[in-house]
Amino acid sequence: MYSTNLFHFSTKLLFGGLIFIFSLFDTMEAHSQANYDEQKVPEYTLPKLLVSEKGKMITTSKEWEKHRRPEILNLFEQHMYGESPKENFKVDYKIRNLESAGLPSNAIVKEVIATFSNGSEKVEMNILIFLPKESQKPVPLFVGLNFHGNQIVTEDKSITLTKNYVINNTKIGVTNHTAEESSRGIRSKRWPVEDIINRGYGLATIHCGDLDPDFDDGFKNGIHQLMDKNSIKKTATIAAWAWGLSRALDYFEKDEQIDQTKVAVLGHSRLGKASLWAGATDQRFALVISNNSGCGGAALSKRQFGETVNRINTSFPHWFNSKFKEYNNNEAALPIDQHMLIALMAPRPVYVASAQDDQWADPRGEYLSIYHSSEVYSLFGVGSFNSMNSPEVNTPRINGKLGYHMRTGVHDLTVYDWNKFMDFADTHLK
Ligand code: GTR
Repeated sequence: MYSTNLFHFSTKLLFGGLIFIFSLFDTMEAHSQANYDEQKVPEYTLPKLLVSEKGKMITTSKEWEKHRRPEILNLFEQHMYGESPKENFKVDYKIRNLESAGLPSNAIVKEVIATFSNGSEKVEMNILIFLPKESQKPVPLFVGLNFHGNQIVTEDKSITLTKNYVINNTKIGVTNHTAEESSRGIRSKRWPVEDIINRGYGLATIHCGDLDPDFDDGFKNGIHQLMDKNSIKKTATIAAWAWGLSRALDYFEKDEQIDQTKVAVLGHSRLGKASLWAGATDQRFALVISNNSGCGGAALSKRQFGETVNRINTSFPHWFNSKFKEYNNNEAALPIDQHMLIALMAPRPVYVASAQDDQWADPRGEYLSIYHSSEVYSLFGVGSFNSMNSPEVNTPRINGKLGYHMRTGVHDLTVYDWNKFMDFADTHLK
């Protein structure tokens, strides 16, 4: 018995290891085969922001809001991200106030467990919230999803260790898609709670796996468990994540310590794709931030630089809807591109951040998206980038409600990024 178990265990380990090695090689190969040469970027034509599907010129912010914005939002839903869950699930909130010596002394800390139910099944989303202790009035707040569970923010053991599927990352010791005790605080650098609190902001974070575990299971788990069988496949993973961010905002509206009109949504990488889609689909978000979101996020798809539509759909078939696969190696046929996604944030403040060594995410394509979205921001008279050239590294370009920087370094969410986001938020949310 013992030896059979041991045999099963070692074969499982062996297979797990082999799968991991294969996928690592696959990723390395994809990265090395990608185009990183500006000269090899094909000629491309971006769809027009200010011409309606019927060919009418859009010349005022009113026309944009009434006609063009809904058209573009619908195009993204149909061709790329898919639908958000349409059901009105019953929601219950349970609040756990956390008091422990290991938590930041300048913060009120709580976990809000939102339980969604359709009558027979339940799904829980745990929102970890830090709020400045000293504040006399409701505070502006940043909300963002995390990759590995809320316990990654700080080492304190009072924070619930997620039981849900987590994304593996051997560099930080996360394997077997399970969060271990040792994962406490492993991402504290990405979440500089004390700095955020000291600057007068709240911070909320949610594990993306609470909403939809990040693997291709034909949309069975996460929030899909509660959905109507006929609409399940219409909600791909990024849309499920974005939907969860909106549900967190529903809670913030009920919390008297939070200023619901001043909530900034932020995300890094795949979770930056989700923060952009959340900002597009939910105009209650007062500020939208994309950090290194790349392909399917802030970077233009038609440029075919770094990660491409074919590559992302092959590696992550569950992130976007089935229609998006029709654009594999066929970006020219896309009726949308990501400058239109950024434009959906107008006239709200939007900030796009890139990293110089993160060529896979195409920093230049990320800049060009926000640059082209200026056409819409100009209609509102709230900002415009006038130069097509990307700014120098570590030199943010801010104009009214548009912000962009490219910092030195790799794909990451750093204190540098946070400081720039908070400087920008100081102008718009205080
Ligand atoms: C990569 C993926 C990117 C980005 C990144 C991340 O493997 O190709 O689109 O989302 O993962 O989320 O860290």
